[in-house]
Amino acid sequence: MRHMFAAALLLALPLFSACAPAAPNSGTNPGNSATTPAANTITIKDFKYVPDNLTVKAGSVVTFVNQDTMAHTATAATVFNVSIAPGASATVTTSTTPGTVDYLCTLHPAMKGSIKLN
Ligand SMILES: [Cu+2]
Repeated sequence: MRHMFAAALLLALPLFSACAPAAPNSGTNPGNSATTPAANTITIKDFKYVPDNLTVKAGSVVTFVNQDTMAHTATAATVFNVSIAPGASATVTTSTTPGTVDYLCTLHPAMKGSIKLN
């Protein structure tokens, strides 16, 4: 019995880690092209950044819109750090160096996202 349980755990672990950074969300642009392009906006709702893996041009301004009923932050080590009140928004300017910027909410560290800079 014990052996079976351990084996099940070993099987489950890689699944968890494989799930985390997946979300193949890039390249899909909502049909908004005729008017204002849906700018670089990340919505915060239900303790999640949506999308949590935005891809933008390096140096772009990214807007965080907090639709939750509590404050959140978007904090990326030395890159940016904003706190966003409920219903408010905040903008950050990304680095001009291509790469990936990981950020989180310091109030709810389980909230994580990344911005890929092209
Ligand atoms: Cu938060």
